[in-house]
Amino acid sequence: MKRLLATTLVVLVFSVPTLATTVTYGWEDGGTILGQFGDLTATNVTAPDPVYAGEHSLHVLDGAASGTPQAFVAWITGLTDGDVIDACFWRYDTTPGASPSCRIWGHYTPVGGTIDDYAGSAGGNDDYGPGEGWDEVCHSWTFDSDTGARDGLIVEVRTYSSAGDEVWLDDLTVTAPDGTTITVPLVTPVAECTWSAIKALYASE
Ligand SMILES: [Ca+2]
Ligand SMILES: [Ca+2]
Repeated sequence: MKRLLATTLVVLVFSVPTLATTVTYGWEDGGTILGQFGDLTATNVTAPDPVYAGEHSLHVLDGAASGTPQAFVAWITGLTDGDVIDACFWRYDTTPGASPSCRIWGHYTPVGGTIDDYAGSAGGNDDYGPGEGWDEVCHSWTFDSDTGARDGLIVEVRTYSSAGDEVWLDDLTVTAPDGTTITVPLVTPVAECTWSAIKALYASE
């Protein structure tokens, strides 16, 4: 049973219903990303890789000869017109004015859709960072439901621009209105189970 639980640890992604409006995630529990578009590899790493805080960060390796791969690091659902979503993360590269670099971007998901469904770009900004180590990049979106067709927004990390380019990420912060759900790549023993249920799993051995 312990082995089964360990496997579950790796696979499950936990949705955090937010009474508070801010969720933070620093990759400390071994998580990676929620999904992706294009060719990239995301890996949870520790020193000697660059780490901004704690002991873990996320390494993103661009595997695309052209185009811009996207790593999905947060998914906010239950959104309605005018909702404001703010997201920030720390990023690391050491190439000022040149690749590798990354930036923050977003896209919508449709009502009833999954994280793999695409309902249009939500835009981002042109801040590729100083490329002098760690810096924090942020963006704010005002939600547009497209007359009720979409209710979700995914926060992306876009890597630039060639295969082999690599960046590191840490300390993601997402803020959205009460009543929405913010999902980050948090790993948890049993999604939305109580502690008593988790204890029961061990007790059954
Ligand atoms: Ca960390
Ligand atoms: Ca750079």
